[in-house]
Amino acid sequence: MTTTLFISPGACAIASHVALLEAGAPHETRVVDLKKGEQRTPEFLAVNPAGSTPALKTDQGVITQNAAILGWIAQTFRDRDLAPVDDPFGFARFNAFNGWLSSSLHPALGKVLFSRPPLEGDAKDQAVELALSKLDLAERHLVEGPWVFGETWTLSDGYLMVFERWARQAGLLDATRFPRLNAHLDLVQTRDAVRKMLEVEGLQPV
Ligand SMILES: N[C@@H](CCC(=O)N[C@@H](CS)C(=O)NCC(=O)O)C(=O)O
Repeated sequence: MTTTLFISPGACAIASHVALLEAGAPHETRVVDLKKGEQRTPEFLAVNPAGSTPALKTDQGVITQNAAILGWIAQTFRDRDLAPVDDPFGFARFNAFNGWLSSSLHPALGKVLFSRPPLEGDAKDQAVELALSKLDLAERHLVEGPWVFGETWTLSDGYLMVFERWARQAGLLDATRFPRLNAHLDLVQTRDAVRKMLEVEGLQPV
């Protein structure tokens, strides 16, 4: 089975891209250039009517949402130990963390970084404050270290990396305030699958 992953280099689809590489899953990638508005072309809307990446085309149909794609990859390539798929409690925690990234951290950071027109003044300060409070939560409560779930790497680590990269690029990942997240990002970027993803998407470690 070969899958096709629709990506936008550097955007949140890097989580699903890393997951396919970690799984050793046969796949190809197709670039949807968000800056050019390619997410709104009829061709892409036929793949994902919501007009967002990632979207993963499988033999059974299209899966959208990083959290769902990661769960599918972990369950499909079980022998690769990508998540605790045989432990209902552990798998629930994996899904809870990914759901938090998707519904809480992503929108908060996205508002700071991608609002058009860019936020200014009080609106910007408030958005930055909210994003930092989400990163505080991850630093103090959600990320055990060195990986999200302690000693065992899971696909959640590649998903968290998306937002750590964005935060560091925006100068928001202060080393004193976020030592655990900084160490996590540095560690994730040493993984072969992450290096490969960066190469394929034309990106650099941050
Ligand atoms: N929760 C979704 C978020 C998907 C999403 O917002 N993707 C962005 C890129 S990070 C996108 O494609 N945006 C389209 C646009 O800006 O029009 C997921 O994790 O898959």
